[in-house]
Amino acid sequence: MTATKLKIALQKSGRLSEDSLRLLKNCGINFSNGLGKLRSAANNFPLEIFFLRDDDIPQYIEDGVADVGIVGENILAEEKRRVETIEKLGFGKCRLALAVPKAFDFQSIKDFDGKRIATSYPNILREFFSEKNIETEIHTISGSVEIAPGIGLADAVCDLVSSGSTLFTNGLKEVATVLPSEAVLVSRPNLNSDLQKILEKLLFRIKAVNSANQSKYILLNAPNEKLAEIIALLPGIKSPTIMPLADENWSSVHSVIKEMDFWDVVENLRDVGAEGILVLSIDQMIS
Ligand code: PRT
Ligand code: ZN
Repeated sequence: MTATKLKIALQKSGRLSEDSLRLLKNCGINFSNGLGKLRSAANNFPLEIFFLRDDDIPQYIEDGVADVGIVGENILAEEKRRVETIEKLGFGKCRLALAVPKAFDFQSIKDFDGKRIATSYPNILREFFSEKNIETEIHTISGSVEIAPGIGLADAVCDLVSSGSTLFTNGLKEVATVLPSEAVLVSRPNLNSDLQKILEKLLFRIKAVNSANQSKYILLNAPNEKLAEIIALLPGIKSPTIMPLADENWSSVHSVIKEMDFWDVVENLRDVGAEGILVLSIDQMIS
């Protein structure tokens, strides 16, 4: 009998591919992903990997071809397949947004009443406007949505935006967010208990990798008379570790800080007298 494997669907090539592969590698899972490969099996974890177009992933999961997958929330909201979101992954961040030509004197969302809007996300957009009782004419196009106003096909667009440069170079301005999105791990509901166990093992590793990504390990030297002030600036997991230095007036302080607070914390530490500050990345963090 062959051992059960969890089948995971990843985007074959696109904006989510690299981060999805990196996440599995950081979870310590080894597999080969040669160019053009459609599937691969991990050699040290019960996982089989399918490489697919992102739009197809929810359906493959619903149909049972794959058990879990990594896909953008934008695709899930548009397709409404029977899949469950298990975990937000923190990459592939973007927003589905409405944009109009720069010259359009936009005042409020009501300005879209009676307008033609080009999008690849007709279902999300229809729902968005129907909740607001605004009538629009939605034109579904599958690519290069941003050129629609320029060629007279639409008055506005609703498309994914990350840096905003595509809108800018096409003479458009973003005026409203319809849906914020990021990559998520999704699963077919009611996996059997063997598959569920493998998913839990995978999820445990993903959470450890992601909380490590959001944290930094910080080491610094502090004059003892400033220790209380310095400790107050370092929340840490429980509390910072304090060790004496050869110079008895000084201590070494070790702690974990949130990546997003990193610059503020370092500046404040320097201001109160910390020296020799070292900041290190963390590979995994098990809470
Ligand atoms: O071939 P396949 O169907 O698998 O790929 P795809 O071409 O349909 O998708 P891909 O690789 O472009 O995007 C995969 C997923 O990445 C999306 O479903 C989103 O969840 C996420 N994502 C994050 C983005 C963006 N950021 C993004 N900026 N998807 C698309 N874009 C496009 C957007 O459509 C627009 O054309 O990038 C352009 C805007 O980018 P900025 O930086 O100029 O604002
Ligand atoms: Zn796609």
